[in-house]
Amino acid sequence: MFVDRIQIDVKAGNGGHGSMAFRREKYVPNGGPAGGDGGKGGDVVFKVDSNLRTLVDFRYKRKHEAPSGGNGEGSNRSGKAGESLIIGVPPGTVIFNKDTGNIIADLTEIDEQVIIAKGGKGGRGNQHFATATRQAPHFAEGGEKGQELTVVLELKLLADIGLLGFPNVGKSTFLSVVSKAKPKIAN
Ligand SMILES: Nc1nc2c(ncn2[C@@H]2O[C@H](COP(=O)(O)OP(=O)(O)OP(=O)(O)O)[C@@H](O)[C@H]2O)c(=O)[nH]1
Ligand SMILES: [Mg+2]
Repeated sequence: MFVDRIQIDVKAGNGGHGSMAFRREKYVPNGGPAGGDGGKGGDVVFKVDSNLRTLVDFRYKRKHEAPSGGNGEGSNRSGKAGESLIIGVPPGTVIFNKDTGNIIADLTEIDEQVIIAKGGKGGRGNQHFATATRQAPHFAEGGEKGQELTVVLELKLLADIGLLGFPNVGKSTFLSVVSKAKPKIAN
């Protein structure tokens, strides 16, 4: 089977939430804010894989989601960043934004890659919001949502012209004369 055009949904990871926490140590009364930052959400990346020739794998998996970043924690610990989701596509894949119809990327070179959906930024922990007059901020920033979009993948390797004809009428002979192709000609 040869699939040349397919529509999929991608979603980048959300950023982790910033933490609202305070230092809690025995001999440090009224310890200051110590909420760590949320980690960045993972990006969705398309990368050319020279082993692929068709878009057939996408028929069975229509939604691709990168992991979210971890939430910040106390003691100024930042959340873990979400890993990028790298999706392999065959060389010659053109990626369109389904809603606008615009071309997002035209992937031709081996190992060429492009970020299609950006992961959300992590929220800042309350340690960032302390000021002289507000020494104990009881809030932290939420993580940003990851980008979400529907894309259409089109494989350009598909021929621009087709030769249609009954068996044995001379299609291969014609092709061999008008192009450099060397198809099998046989009765
Ligand atoms: N007499 C005659 N024979 C031809 C002509 N064109 C091709 N042939 C012969 O017809 C046979 C089939 O030609 P192909 O080009 O392989 O035909 P095809 O349409 O590709 O056939 P399939 O791929 O099997 O569908 C070969 O033996 C050719 O030499 C023609 O214009 N005149
Ligand atoms: Mg033929």
